[in-house]
Amino acid sequence: MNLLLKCSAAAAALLSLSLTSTAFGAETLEQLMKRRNLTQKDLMAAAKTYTPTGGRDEFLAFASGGQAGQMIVYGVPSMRIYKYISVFTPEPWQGFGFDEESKKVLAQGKVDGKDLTWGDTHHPAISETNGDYDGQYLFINDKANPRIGVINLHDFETTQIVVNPIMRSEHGGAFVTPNTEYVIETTQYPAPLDGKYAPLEEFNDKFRGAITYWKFNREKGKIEPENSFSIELPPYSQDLADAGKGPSDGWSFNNSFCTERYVGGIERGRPPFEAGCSANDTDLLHVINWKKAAELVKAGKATKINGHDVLSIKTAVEEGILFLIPESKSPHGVDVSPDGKYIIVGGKLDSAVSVFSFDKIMAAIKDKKFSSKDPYGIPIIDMKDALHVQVPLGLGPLHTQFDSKPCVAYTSLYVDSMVAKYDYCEGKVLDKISIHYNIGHLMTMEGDSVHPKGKYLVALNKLAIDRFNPVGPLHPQNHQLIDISGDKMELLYDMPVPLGEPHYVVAISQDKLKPSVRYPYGTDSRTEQKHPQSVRPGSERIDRSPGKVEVFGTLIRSHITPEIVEVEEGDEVIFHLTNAERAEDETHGFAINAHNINLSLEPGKTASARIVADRPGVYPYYCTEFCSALHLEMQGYLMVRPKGTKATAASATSAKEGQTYTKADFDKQWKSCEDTQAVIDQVVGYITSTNYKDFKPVVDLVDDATDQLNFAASAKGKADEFAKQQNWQQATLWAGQWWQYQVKAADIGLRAKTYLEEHGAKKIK
Ligand code: RUQ
Ligand code: CUA
Repeated sequence: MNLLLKCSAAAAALLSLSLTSTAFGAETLEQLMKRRNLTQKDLMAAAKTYTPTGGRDEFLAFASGGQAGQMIVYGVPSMRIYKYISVFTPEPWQGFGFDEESKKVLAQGKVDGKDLTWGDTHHPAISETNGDYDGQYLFINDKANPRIGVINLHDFETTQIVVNPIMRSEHGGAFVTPNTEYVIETTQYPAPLDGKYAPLEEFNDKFRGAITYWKFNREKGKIEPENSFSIELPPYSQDLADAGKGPSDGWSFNNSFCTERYVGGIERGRPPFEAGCSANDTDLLHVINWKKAAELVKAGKATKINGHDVLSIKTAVEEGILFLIPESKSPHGVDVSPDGKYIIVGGKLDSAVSVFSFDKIMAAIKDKKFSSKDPYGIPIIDMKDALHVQVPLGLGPLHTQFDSKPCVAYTSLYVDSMVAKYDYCEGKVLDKISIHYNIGHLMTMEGDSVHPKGKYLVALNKLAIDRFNPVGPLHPQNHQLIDISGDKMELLYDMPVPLGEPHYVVAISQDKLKPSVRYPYGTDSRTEQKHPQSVRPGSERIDRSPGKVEVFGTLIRSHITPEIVEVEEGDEVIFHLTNAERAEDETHGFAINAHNINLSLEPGKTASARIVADRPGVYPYYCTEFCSALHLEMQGYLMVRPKGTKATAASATSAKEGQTYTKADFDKQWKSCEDTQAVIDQVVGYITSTNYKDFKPVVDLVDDATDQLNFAASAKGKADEFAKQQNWQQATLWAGQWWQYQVKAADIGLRAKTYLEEHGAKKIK
């Protein structure tokens, strides 16, 4: 049965079901289809992507956020957006660029000492083990300011930015080698590698391209710039890159355009770059032996440029690690097949993809069978000696991804606005589908690993035009989800992406990701180390020295300790705040009026905010996450006294409250605490009568409730103490606080009880 027939059979079954069922209200499915103008095919597509509440996606996709300098995480097949990850750009929700710790990460990305608050992110890469995605780390490049960001996938946070020491523009990154030994970054527009000035008249001699291999230390989760190196390349505009795998492991491949080495100058009366850079029929694929290059660098064959090891073109040629192959003009993507045997190149101005054979390339190199040399002395292998097959697909082939089925690939056709499916072993087109509109990259599930998962393809389209409700001249991007499980590709879903041009996206099976739920208490999430300034509840303090006030505080539902911080005009004030929660998703925020501060404190995290209190005044601070019923009360004051004025006397009884309390108030509060305690005892009784210890989420909740009950006991003690002194004011307030902790404990306890009931806990006593 063909797929369409199968679909309509299933839809018909669905339909007949709905005709007899009124479970979803008065309207039948048939009526609904009519009202919303939906076909059976639409219903099938909807059923393939719809994910009911609480459901999980099969894959998580990491898309570049283009000009936003961020990344976007979404699910496949639901196409629900889960998160943005800030990389090169400050992002207040995550406190990135607002807490001192992340400011240090962003500062690693300064170029020429200048702060940059954006990036042109292009190509994400997931760390690999033996060529398979391992779900540990994520890398992304910045085309405008050659940099690589490192994201740790245990918490989806950026922990490192490295600046390329010799490039002024790049594009061929981030691509990882099969065991993430190196992260590859390749130049785009040539410039002098030493970063100095040279006139365009000296383009051929002074301008250069390069490819950088950034050494990655997996244990530390960090790139090691001191162990990284580059290879000098001719001043062509190098483009995308890919690492070899399997038989081609140890080699890397990158395209180039503008091998004419044209320098433009419309204003000088010369034809523009676009004419001068597309004059030749072919450009040049670069083939590089990076494993041998790394050995040459170890053996001291590199020279230092800006303190960074660079192998010269001369050395690379002499040592036989750099070769060129003509490729159809203005190529774009270069993608190595899962078995590592083929290298597929798409040419923007071409109508076919070129499938190069790694075996043939190696044979030509072994036999020294070169047709010529480029002007820099690099041997050129004849195209026909390296080519396996050319497959005519349509206009403007750009990028290629692979299927789980052997020999099946998908290539985007930019000019035709289509995706072509073909057999690259046989050189045969299998299917084509229209997309909307002008596709750039495309992506299949784990589609550039050694074991692609097939199933879905996402088309990343440059133009959306008429696909969505209009929102002004700047349109959202369009990610289109395509079902590739059958013989024919089927379009399932259009997702508008409202951030930046997402060049590339990678998707990984969700079961390979193991993100944590909370941090070990007092973690600096940006360094992943224990934060030296974290404190436990009960040991909060304020340290003062001349001109400096340092606050060591905590946040837990629903208060910030301390609540009043008084400083003098001109003081430097640093808050080190720890979220003392253990409960899942109990994040607190911390914002101060007028000082550009917003922290995100996830459970266990410590972060610091630094301000200079240069203007006297009263500045409320508060929690920016609706964390509990008394979230609005999670507040405090930064009091900035005018210079030279005296500190106010601060004691428990000096403040003037709006309300005075009597013994009757105290008795009433005490009674309601005792009633609440009865409820808590019941819930605790239920939980402990089950095998709750078999359920990790419940054990965590019980830990959290225990914390709250300990706080409750201490507040109760204080209330009791003041009652003995007949200080009804303090006694009533502390009894109120006792009740607050009880409510939180009860809330957690009820969540645990519901979980146990829903997951079939057993009675054990
Ligand atoms: S590149 S399509 Cu970086 Cu193709 Cu955008
Ligand atoms: Cu903590 Cu709102």
